[in-house]
Amino acid sequence: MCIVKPAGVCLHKRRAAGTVPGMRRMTLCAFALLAACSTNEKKETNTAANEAKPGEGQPAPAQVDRSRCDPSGKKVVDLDVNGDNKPDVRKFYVAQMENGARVDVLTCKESDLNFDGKKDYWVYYDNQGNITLEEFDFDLDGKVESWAYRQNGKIVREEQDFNFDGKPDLWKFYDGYPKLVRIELSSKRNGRVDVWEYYEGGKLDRIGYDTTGAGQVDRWDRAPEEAAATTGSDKPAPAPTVAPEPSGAKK
Ligand SMILES: [Ca+2]
Ligand SMILES: [Ca+2]
Ligand SMILES: [Ca+2]
Repeated sequence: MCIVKPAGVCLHKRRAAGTVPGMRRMTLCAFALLAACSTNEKKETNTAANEAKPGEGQPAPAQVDRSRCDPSGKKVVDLDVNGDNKPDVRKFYVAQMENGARVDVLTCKESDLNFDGKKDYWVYYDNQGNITLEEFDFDLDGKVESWAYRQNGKIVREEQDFNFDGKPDLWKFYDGYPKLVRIELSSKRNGRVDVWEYYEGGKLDRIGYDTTGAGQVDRWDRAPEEAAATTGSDKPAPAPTVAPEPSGAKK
């Protein structure tokens, strides 16, 4: 298991010397994460038999316009941030008419944060300039393994790929970051969610487990931390009598 902190935590917002305004620098945190994850899980594989089909046994895809980072029909501007005469940042713009004047609206920014010539960080914007999605390639192999979705400027959903197969294994849902609502986890890294954590008021309230692979919760732990503190034992409190309805956990 590789614990991944929210994506934004690992990036500095301050402007670094020699960077364009708004450019963020990847910190040691991201690379420490990369090392930890790649060491533990990079060799994990799943057979086609137990691999979930796209969309099966996992949260519905996030609603975001991924064409914002598609260069077709857009103005593309390259920037050389570190002055080595190689572009490190690429920005995409669409032309829009505002008050009778043509305006270039930023839709996407791709960055090469470690200056190895390959992009590793993507930011998607809506027409108002709000970030809708950030994508991170932590192990610098060209494949994204961390996604942070935003609404009204706040992270509402994060996804993490722990075994570097390009598919999420962990989904986090926020009622406005950092207040967690739910975490869904594919503990077997096969795309099927089998652990659901529910949070109330930002605190862990209960955990549902699919221990049989049936695609539904068959065991609940109620507020494990509080139960252990109250009873003085590590045994969880009895499961709730009324099973809640997780969006991903079938009834
Ligand atoms: Ca790079
Ligand atoms: Ca990667
Ligand atoms: Ca994965």
